[in-house]
Amino acid sequence: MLNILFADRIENWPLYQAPLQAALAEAGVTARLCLPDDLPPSEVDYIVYSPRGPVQDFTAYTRTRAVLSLWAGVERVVGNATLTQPLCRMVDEGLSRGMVEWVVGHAMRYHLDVDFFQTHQDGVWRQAGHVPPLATERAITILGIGALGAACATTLAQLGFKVTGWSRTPKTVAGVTCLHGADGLRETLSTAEILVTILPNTPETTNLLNTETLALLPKGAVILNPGRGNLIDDDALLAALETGQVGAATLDVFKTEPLPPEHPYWAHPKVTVTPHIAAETRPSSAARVIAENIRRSEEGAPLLHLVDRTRGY
Ligand code: NDP
Ligand code: OXD
Repeated sequence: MLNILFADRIENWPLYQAPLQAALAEAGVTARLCLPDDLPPSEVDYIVYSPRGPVQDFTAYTRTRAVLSLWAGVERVVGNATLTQPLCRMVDEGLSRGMVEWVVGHAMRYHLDVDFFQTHQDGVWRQAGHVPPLATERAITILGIGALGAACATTLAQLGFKVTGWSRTPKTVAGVTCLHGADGLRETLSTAEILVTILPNTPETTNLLNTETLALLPKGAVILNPGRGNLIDDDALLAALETGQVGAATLDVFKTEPLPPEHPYWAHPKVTVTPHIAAETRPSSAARVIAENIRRSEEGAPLLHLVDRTRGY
């Protein structure tokens, strides 16, 4: 009998307990789900981890064979020196679907210029100059075409948008122009009418959008950031919004979360703040990924979604 420790916030336990039990049974894993007070760390075989949970020092978990994150982004644990076990991040259908819906929804708002009509509802019938272009005439760039970025890129391409994706290493995504490296970044930014950032938080991605890179965008480009707050130099974005170099931004993630009440983003007329809700881990689909990884580990098979600790994601 394996001992699996649930180490997310205690209020999430009622949401996860039944889905985890069902998924473990379905995967043929015989296990006991536990909370931190139920057993000593030295008896834990697997940890279901969250950066908001009670376990952040793994030293005492001497028998633990893997740490399975409920989050996709692992920047808060990847550099943890007490963690010597394999770390897997969350890649699941719930996260992907949520991210696709958030990105498509906010991209469509700007593509169709919804805000213009909402702010000009004054009895004047304005047609001329306000017919939106078709998606086939709109260029969207996605920085980061991993699990989530590729799902968004694919859906936007299926809607007809001209989609370019950018990553660290070369990629192929059907219907999407894929670029990589520093030259690829310059090229893709220069055409991005809507720019979506779905990169992980690493030293290399910090302030990737800065005064210099924002200046490469077509004037009036729109930015959607559901990735991480570190990706954007906030002062540079605020300055670019001021000059009109950036037309608008919808931001879901921030350097400090919750975003402090006095932060200029809150009151900015061209910024929409959403409170880190772009994509949420859903217990039923996440539980299946956790159970599958435990099954694999027990059978000596390679783990899914293993984090490269040196790369940072
Ligand atoms: P993946 O690891 O699957 O994809 C990451 C992508 O970023 C890859 O294409 C990778 O390129 C690229 N990348 C990483 N570093 C660089 C770099 N230095 N230069 C260029 N490209 C780089 O992650 P996911 O798609 O699953 O998730 C992405 C991020 O989304 C998470 O790390 C998290 O921060 C965020 N997120 C936000 C949520 C929200 O609710 N707002 C919810 C879930 C996740 P390559 O493949 O070549 O390595
Ligand atoms: C995640 C997130 O990384 O919710 O899973 O941001």
